[in-house]
Amino acid sequence: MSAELKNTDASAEREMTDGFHLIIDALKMNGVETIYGVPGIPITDFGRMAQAEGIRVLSFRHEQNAGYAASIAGYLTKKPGICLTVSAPGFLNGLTALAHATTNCFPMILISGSSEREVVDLQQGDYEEMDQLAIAKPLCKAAYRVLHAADIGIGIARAIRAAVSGRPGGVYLDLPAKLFGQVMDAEAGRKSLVKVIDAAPAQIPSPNSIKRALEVLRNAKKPLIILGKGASYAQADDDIKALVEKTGVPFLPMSMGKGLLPDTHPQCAGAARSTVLAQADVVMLIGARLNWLLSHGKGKTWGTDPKKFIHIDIEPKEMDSNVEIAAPVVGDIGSCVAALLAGLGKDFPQPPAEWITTVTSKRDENVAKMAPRLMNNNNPMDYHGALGVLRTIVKERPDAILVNEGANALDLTRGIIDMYQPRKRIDVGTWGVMGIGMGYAVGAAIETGKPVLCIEGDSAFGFSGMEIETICRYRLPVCVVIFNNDGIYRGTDVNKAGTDPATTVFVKGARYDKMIEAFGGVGVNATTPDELKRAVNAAMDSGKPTLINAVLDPAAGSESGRIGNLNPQSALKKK
Ligand code: ADP
Ligand code: TZD
Ligand code: MG
Repeated sequence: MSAELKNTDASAEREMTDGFHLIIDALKMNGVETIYGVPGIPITDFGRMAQAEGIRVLSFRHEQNAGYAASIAGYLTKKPGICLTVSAPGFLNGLTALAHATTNCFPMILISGSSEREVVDLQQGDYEEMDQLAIAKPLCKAAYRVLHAADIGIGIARAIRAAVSGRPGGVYLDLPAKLFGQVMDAEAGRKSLVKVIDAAPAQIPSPNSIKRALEVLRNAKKPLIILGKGASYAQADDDIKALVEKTGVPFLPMSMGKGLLPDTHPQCAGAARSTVLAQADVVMLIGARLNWLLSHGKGKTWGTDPKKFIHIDIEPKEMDSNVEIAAPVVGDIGSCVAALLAGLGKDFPQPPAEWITTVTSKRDENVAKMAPRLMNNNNPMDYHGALGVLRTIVKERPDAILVNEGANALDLTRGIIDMYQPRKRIDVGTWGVMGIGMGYAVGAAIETGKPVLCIEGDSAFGFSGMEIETICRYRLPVCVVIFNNDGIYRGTDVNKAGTDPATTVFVKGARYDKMIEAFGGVGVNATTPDELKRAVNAAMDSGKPTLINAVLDPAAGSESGRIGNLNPQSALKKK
């Protein structure tokens, strides 16, 4: 231990500080207002003290949900969301969310307490022993450990900068138990803190890359713009709208890109997805990767006509990841879009009228085909009847946040519910992960102060369902609608070989609405679209935590929703 850290008689007379307070001061200095976590050894007192010092500390029932809340806080605010856990099992529970944040390019910091280094490294069996730093490393953007109180300032600064700069992602910060109690001179402590200046510096694209991109776009006969969640994250909403409108190019929003421009915008090609992907000759990707969600930019979905891609992304390695990129534009989306706008000039050609007509007539045809199905008042409900009323509710309350997960409950909601404002739709993201629901709901309610509507498959809800207690405890304006079709994809599977239920079905006729009543929330069982509409409107008006069990026909869904084709098939004939 250095002389500085010794609690000598002389130092006792001086003003002292400790690890607990240095961490709190460092977080506050850098604008951290909220921590999402679960208490326990060695971080219980830290949580108490942080709360006493004015940081909002929200306690969850499981770290994974706290982690998802932190990850979505990062997405919504462009500041790293903070998740706090105990060692080993708590850390591992939070790690899924950290990996999720990294995969989805959301800035987040997982701070976990850890056990005694000396004991852990000799593998002598400490309480909750685990080499957490080594385990976290491959699953996040950066991982750090702080051993000395004097390094807390620098450690937290590094974590913040790593999370938000360049391509945003998850960062792990390991804080051994001993660190919290270390004391040092208060003045030296204050001096050791680091305020992160310009945490995510603008990354200006090269002028040549902008020229090249505009040249490719100018010569397009059938151009298309794809807006991904990177575009939503960038908060360059006005410039993105101006770019789309000035070029007149049809746009296709990815799931969480919905609402950057309203889905009802005349240039929106959302309802003509297959047509535009197959037929476009130039595709400008703004903050969207050519991963599985876009069929890797090739194959049947993309048709036979040659394509040229313009790709705007902050991560240079993303270029040519799946197909050749004719015009890579590397930089932050705000700077890239501003440069493109500046380069458009006055006479930038509008897309040929023939292309616009192809897109709009296909879109209008598909919208018209869907319309009558959305108006059915069937009992038991199907997805379309239920979503028809929810679609109107979202239209009437465009500033509410929509959380969405499930299979059919996800795919059909995404297709049917129009979004009107940026960053209002948050969902399963790049991994298609179940379990984000209640964590996202808490994070979104806390960070935005807006009402939250969750549309959840009954299976999806189960992954984070216990957090309805958290929602009730903090009295958050969250309305959870469970599309209850008795199971995963459908509630109709039968196990022909034995007495156990089939693997995809749950208790028939389950009453999820009763769960929230245990915590003082409002529970409603809705069996028709009319009942559903009334219950959701009442919840959104009152702001009271509400859980609606929407009884759906168990036969209503299809296997894996829209991605059944990804299920492996054996080359052998079925036995
Ligand atoms: P989607 O799933 O909506 O298609 P992805 O998650 O695949 O979107 O892609 C988001 C992309 O946005 C990532 O490649 C990421 O590097 C990029 N990105 C995130 N923030 C920014 C930003 N501020 N500027 C530029 N690119 C960004
Ligand atoms: N586990 C995790 C963490 N993520 C997953 N995506 C899955 C399992 C597999 N899975 C899906 O991809 S969707 C889904 C599971 C279990 C649930 C679908 O059932 P649901 O929705 O009730 O939520 P529908 O409306 O019945 O299709
Ligand atoms: Mg289901």
